[in-house]
Amino acid sequence: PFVLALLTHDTFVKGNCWTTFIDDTPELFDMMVSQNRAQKLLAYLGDLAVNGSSIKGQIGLPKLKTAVILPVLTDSTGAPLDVSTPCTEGWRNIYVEKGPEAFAKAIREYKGTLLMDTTWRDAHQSLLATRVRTVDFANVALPTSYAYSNAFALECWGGATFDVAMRFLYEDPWDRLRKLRKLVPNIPFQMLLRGANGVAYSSLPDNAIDHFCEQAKNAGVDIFRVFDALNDLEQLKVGVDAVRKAGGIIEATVCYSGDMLNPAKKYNLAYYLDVVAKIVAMGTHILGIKDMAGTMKPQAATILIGAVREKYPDLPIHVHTHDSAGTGVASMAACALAGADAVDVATNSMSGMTSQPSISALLATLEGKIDTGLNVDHIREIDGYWGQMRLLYSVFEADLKGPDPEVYSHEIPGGQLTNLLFQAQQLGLGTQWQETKRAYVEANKLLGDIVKVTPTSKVVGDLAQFMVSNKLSPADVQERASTLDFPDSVLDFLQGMIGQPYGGFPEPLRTNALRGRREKLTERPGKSLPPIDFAAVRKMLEEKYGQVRETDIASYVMYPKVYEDYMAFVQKYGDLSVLPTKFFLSKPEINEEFSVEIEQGKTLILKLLAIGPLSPHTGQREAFFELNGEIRQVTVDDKN
Ligand code: 3PY
Ligand code: ZN
Repeated sequence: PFVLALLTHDTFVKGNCWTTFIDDTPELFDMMVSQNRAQKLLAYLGDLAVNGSSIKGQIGLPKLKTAVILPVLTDSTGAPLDVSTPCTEGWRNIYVEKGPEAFAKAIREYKGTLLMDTTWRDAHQSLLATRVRTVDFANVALPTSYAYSNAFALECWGGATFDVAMRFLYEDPWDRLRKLRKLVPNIPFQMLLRGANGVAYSSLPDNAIDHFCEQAKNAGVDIFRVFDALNDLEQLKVGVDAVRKAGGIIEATVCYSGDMLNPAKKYNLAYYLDVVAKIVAMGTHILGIKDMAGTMKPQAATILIGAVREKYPDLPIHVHTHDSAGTGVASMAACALAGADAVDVATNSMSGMTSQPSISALLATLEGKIDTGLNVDHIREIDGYWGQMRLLYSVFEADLKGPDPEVYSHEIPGGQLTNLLFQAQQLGLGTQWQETKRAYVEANKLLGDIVKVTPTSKVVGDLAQFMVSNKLSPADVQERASTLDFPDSVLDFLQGMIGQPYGGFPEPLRTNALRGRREKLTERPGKSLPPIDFAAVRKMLEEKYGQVRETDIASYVMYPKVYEDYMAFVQKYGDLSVLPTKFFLSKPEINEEFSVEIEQGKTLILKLLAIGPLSPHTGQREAFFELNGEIRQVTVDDKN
C-alpha cells in the first residue's frame, strides 16, 4: 500500500520527484493508512461477492430493497424540527448535575410512569439474534434524542450485545457506546449487567467486574440493571458494589420466575418480598423487577408491585417484561397503575412476542390515566425507521407467528425462546420443537426448579437438548448421572460456579454428576478466583497488538478468545462498522454504486464491476471493483 500511495501521489505522478519527497510528505503515511483500510475493505467485499455472507445465523438476503427513509419529526404547527444536533433536554441532566440519588428521587417524584425503550438492546436481542449494528442505531440517534427526550432511559448495552458485537458483527462494543453517547447526551443509557458474571456466562474475579463497570460508566452507561440469575444476593452484591464504586445509577434487580399466583409454585409473594428487602438493605437507587420470560400475569403484577410500593413508598420501581404470552401491555399497564415509576417497552416494529410490549399500545392503554411525557406522533415516526430495519435484518428473523401463553408452562426467557425456536426451525420444526419444550420443563425440575435467565437458562436449555439428543428421560438422567457426560454449563452450575440456588442444589444429581472431579463450592466463586493482573494483561496485549485502550483490556478479560478472534478479523478486514448493513450482509449488484465513510471526511465510492472465472489451479477468483474511479482487483479463495 505504501508503494501504491507513493505511485499515485500527485507530485510523484507529475514527475516532480526529489530525494526528500518521502520525508517532506507526511500525508503519504495517511494515504498509506487509508489505502490499507480500503484494501482490507475490498478483501471483505470480494469475499462476500464470491462466497456470500459468512455472518453466523444469517439465512438468505435482506428483504429491504429500497433506500432507508429517516424520521422527520414535526412541531405542533407541522413544521419540521431541526434534529441536526442532539437534543439537550432530558432526565440524564439530573444525574449528570446532581448524581444518582437526585436522579432516583426525581423519577420517584414524577407523577406519571416513565418508559424505557429497549429497542437498542433487548428487543433486537430477543427478535433478531442481537444482530443490529452500530451504524443503524447511529443513523436514528439524533431524532431519537428528541422523540424520546422524556424517556426514563434507552436500554442500549450489555446482555448479549457485548459478545455478539465482537463475535458476529466484528464491532467494538465500546465504540458503539461512545458513538451513541455523543449523539444522545440527554437520555439516560441503561445496560444489563449479569451481576458477578459481568456480561459473561459465569463468574469473574471481583476486580474484573469493578474494572468493567468503571469503563462502562466512562464510556456512557448511566443506569446499570444488575441481576443475578439465581437471585443469589452474594453474587448480586458484586455487581452492585462495582456500580457504586463507578458512580453509576444502581438498579439492583429481582428476577421473577414461575407464577406467584399459583400456590403450588416455588417462588411466591413472600419469596419476592424477602429478596426485595435484602436488596433494599444492600442499598440501591432503583429496584428492578425483571420478568425475563414474561410469566408475570397482570394480576400478579398488580399484587407484587402494589405490595412493594406499599412497603417502600420512596423506592423507585422499574419493571421489565417480555410479551411472549401476549399479555405484556396489560402487565405493564397494571404495573404503572400499581405505582411503578418506569416500565419497559419497545418500538412497535420491534415489539411483541419474545420482545418487549409495544410502546404505542401501552401509550394508548395509559392515555388519560397515566402520563409518560412522550409525544405519540414522534414515537410513531421513529418506529417508521425500525419497520425498515426489521426488513433489513429479516435474515435473522426466527419467524415467530404469534403470542403463545404456553410460556406460562415452560418459562423459557424471551431471547432463549427465539433462539431455541430458530434452531428447531432449521431442523424442520416437527416434533423436535415439542420435545425441546417438554425437555426444558423436565430439565428445570431435575435442576431443582431454578430461576431461569442468562446464564442459568442456558444451563437448563443445554440439559434439555442433551436429553433430547441422547433420548434420556428424567429418570434416566437421575439413574445414570454418575456415568453421563453432562454439558459443561450443567457441571458449572452444579459445582456452584454460577452461584447458589434458592432451596439448594439437587441431590444426589449434583454429587453423581460431579463425581469428585470438581470441588463443590459453598461460597460465591469470585471469593476463590485470583484477581486479574491488569498490568500483565496490558503488557501481553500491547506486545501482540501495539497500543491498546483500557476498554480493550476489559473486553479481553471478559471474553479472551472472542476478543482475540475479533482482533484477528479486524487485522484482516479492518473496521467494518462503517459499512452499510446491506453491503455487510449481501453483495452489491454489479455496477451498483455505494459509499463508505472509512474515516471522518474520507469517503470511498465503490462499485462491484465483475467477478472473474474460477482458476482451476488455485481455486481462486478475481473480484473487480471500482474504488473512487480507479479499478481495483482482489483475489479471493472460492469456498463454494
Ligand atoms: C441477558 O442476560 O442477556 C438477558 O437478556 C437476560 O434477560
Ligand atoms: Zn429481557
